[in-house]
Amino acid sequence: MDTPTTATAPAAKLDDAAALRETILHKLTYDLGKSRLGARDRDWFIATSLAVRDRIVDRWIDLTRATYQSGAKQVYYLSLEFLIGRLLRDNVSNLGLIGAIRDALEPLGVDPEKLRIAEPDAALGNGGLGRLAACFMESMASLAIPAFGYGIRYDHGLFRQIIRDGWQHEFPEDWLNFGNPWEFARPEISHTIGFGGMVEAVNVSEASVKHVWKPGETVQAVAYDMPIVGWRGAHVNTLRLWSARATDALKLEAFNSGDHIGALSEKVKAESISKLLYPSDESPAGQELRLRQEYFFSSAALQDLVRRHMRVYGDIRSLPDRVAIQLNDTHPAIVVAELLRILVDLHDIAWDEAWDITRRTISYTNHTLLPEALESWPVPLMERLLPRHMQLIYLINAFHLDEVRGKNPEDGRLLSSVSLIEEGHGRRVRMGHLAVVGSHKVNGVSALHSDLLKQTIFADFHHLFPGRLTNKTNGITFRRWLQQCNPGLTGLLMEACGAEVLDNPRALEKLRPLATDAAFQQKFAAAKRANKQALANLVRDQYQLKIDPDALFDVQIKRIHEYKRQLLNVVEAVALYDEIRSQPTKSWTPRVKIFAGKAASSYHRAKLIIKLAHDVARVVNSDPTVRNLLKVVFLPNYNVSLAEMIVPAADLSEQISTAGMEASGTGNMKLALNGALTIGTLDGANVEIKEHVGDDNIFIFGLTTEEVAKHRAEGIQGAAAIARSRRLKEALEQIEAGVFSPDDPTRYRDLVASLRGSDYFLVSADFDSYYDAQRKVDERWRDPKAWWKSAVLNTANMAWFSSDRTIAEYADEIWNVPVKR
Ligand code: NBG
Repeated sequence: MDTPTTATAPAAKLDDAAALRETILHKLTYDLGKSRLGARDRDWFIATSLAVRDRIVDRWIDLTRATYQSGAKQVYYLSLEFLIGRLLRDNVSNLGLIGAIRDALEPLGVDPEKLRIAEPDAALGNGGLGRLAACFMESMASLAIPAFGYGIRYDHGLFRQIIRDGWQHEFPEDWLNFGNPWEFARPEISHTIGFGGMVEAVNVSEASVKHVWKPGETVQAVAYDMPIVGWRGAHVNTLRLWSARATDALKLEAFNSGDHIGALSEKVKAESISKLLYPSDESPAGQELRLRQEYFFSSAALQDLVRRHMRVYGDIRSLPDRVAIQLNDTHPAIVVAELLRILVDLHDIAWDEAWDITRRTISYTNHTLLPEALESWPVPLMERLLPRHMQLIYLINAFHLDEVRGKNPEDGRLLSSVSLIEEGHGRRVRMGHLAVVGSHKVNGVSALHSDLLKQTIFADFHHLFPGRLTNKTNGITFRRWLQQCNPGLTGLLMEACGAEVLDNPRALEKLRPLATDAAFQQKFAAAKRANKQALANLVRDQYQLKIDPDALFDVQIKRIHEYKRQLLNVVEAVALYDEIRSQPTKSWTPRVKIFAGKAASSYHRAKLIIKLAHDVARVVNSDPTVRNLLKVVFLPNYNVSLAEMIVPAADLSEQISTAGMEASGTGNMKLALNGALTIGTLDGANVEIKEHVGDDNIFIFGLTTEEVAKHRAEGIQGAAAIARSRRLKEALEQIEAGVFSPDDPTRYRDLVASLRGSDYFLVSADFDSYYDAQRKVDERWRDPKAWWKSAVLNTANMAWFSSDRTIAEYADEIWNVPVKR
């Protein structure tokens, strides 16, 4: 924990450090069974985490009890992903124990930084959606909003990316190998989750029939709890992750009769549910497993919260007054049918009332417009796996369509557009539609994205349910993404804006007048330089690559996807390489292009783009005529911890998605907050970042959303743009001819052909505009006064992007819960 800022690390009270030291040693001896001499960094990490955890538990228990006693409404955030990252520094910092821990460890000869990096990076998520859930958990605790996060305790999180010869390979990740000191196993908290079987209709009286689902198989969901501490220990919430256990772990009879493997088969099948984050959904078997995961955690969460509600309040009808359920994307959308089932089948609530309770309790966040990410499940699969839910979905749909028909008679198009069932090649249940119909509020994650939801995929719903669709622009927690990952800058900000800046991001605005102050600029630049040096050291030590901290660090860090257009960036590198070689004496801005990100294991085009980045890097980095004016590096295995190193060291933030395709982005916010200038399209939250930092402090290029749509509608081919651009033409010809892939000259032929053809992501169409914007970046960099002015103004104007602001909006406008501000 090299977090030496004065106020985040006040000199600890001696007795506090001594007490912590004693607890740490006690944990080391009695919980880990290790001696001081034999202890490794990992042991110290666990012992220290357990000691810190002790400081959390009392508050946690007290606050949880106080919530029930006060009758406060609880928020339940359901997410298939929580991309938590490491927690030690987060917890220590939020508890105000940085100084105490340092002083506790020093006499023991233990380096807090080594201990920090001994913690595995909990990667229970893929990217932005999962990281947002983690930021939201921290903000809810900081704003003292009583909340539970519910998700899955995957044995293996997102795969480890290894690059061999430029190609991505995936290896399982083992975050739980040495235990997780933050969690509490709760074997006594478990719920039975059913699958398959049949539904029996039982006549309870002349007039009414009761439906009883008799599942064909069951799995146990067992709880593991992690406390989530808010800033300054304000509040402690719970992240409850479910692990799957077989109901009948060992078939003794089979085992005794010699069928040792068969006796365990049920256990293996049951436990596969929480084995892995996002198993491939390409094969039918994989697809079913994914649906099982979704229902597994949704049902466990609902059973858990309903049981708690009944224990405390004893009346299921008051659920919407005491509980707000937020669906993070459609993964938990089956909650709509599950809650209805609980109300109607288990609590005998009449349909209309049950439906009203359901809708008033649930709300849903949409995170993408990409058609391939909008979930739908084949009706036969749903019928087989969740027969009662399928019946309820048919009923919901029937009432819903009746209502639509009543208001819009004879509008066949409308009916098929808003139906929960997609007809066509094989009938499917549309999970986004189910979530919209079953929620009182539906939000997008940036102003542009929410507008597009209203205009495109949910346009008919917007018309049918005015006011239901709304916007909540994403945010990030400044504790992790400024204070903890960038202590150098934080120290400077405290000097300039006062310690208040740690509690109130609006205090950053005090920087505005300092943006042109030469002395302040120098300090700001020095803080950035130190972070760049630290990153350069890491790159040197871990990847044996030399990068110059005085060059402009140009970073694109995110999942690899065609719509995010890493390809545009790589092609620009090739064009720049050509220009540097053809005009070697021109005063070029030295630049290091840094890429990091994982490609989905089945996404071949994305993996090819990673390979291209490596091929280009090899040629450019070893060409003496380039004289280090351009370097291309790809850092493997991007995760939260690597982001915490890159974000503070970045000068330029690449946010270059095809307009209309990135729902929001949150990396864009982290980088701008840390003083990087953005080069980006008018997409996602870039639009709002531009409004906040000012047009002069961001480099916007490329087609707008409307222009993209027009381009596609007119079927304009990439060849037209290529013909107009000498640079693009030459760069593509080299890539196509195998200049960067002499071992396999045709490797990129199809890739380049796609840019000449329909060029769906408009790489060719946006190239010139991007190239020009990059040269404006160069120019600004060569004028340090202008550069640092813009950099300071980025940091100064990002307060609004705090996830505390986002969460306060959810609390006020969606959940109806009070916020302590
Ligand atoms: C992602 C979007 C990002 C957005 C995050 C968080 C999915 C489905 N969506 O643009 O692509 O920032 O969600 O809202 O992962």
